[in-house]
Amino acid sequence: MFKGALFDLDGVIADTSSLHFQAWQKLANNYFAAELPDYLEEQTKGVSRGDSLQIILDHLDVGVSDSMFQQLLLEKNELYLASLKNLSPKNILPGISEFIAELKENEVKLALASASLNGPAILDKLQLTDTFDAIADPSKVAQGKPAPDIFLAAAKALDLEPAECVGIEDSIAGITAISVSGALPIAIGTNAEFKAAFKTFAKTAELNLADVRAVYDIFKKEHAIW
Ligand code: B16
Ligand code: MG
Repeated sequence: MFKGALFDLDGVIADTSSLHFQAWQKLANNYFAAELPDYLEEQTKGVSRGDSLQIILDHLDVGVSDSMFQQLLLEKNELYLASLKNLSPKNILPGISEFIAELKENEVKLALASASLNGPAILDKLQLTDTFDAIADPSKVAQGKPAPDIFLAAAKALDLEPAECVGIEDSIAGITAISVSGALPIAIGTNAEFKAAFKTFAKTAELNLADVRAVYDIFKKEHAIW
């Protein structure tokens, strides 16, 4: 049995993922009179605020000064926070509360491994702060997803080896990060690009301990973890 579960936030615990892209859309519209193509949503999922802005500016083929870059980050966050005004436990994705309860019954430790600097505030609004044993701080890691740093920090905060943990993610960058960290990568969604995922559930509602436990047993044998 695995000992730790390292959770992504946006798109795994909460239905906040599309709100990030809606905020980027508004920003691109306000500042550059531009419409962002849908594929940029996938490319910015799980990616830090700054790296996401760079991806968007590269797409628009515009360069901005450092102070303008900071201004754009600030405004994107204001737009995003405005969309979270009514966030409540109702925004927890289907099946997540039940899955967390199963993990707790089996004494699995929980850590948050989100790229979001808003993670602690969002967990509070979802009334999940006390449910988590640790929250890895994305401002303290050297590199964002797809680098493994936030998952390594989350496992360390639980005092566990990454190989003793499963990681749950809805983004390609995040699945790569889990895979490189040495934890078992579990993807949520239907993206055909989830190549590094060890197991994919189409929706959070399908997550369940029996299946995750079964794939962890296979993962353990393949990786010779005893
Ligand atoms: P913030 P996750 C990620 O959260 C989002 O998927 C991504 O769209 C966002 O840019 C990033 O957090 C940073 O968020 O601007 O709130 O600091 O999926 O890793 O939980
Ligand atoms: Mg996510």
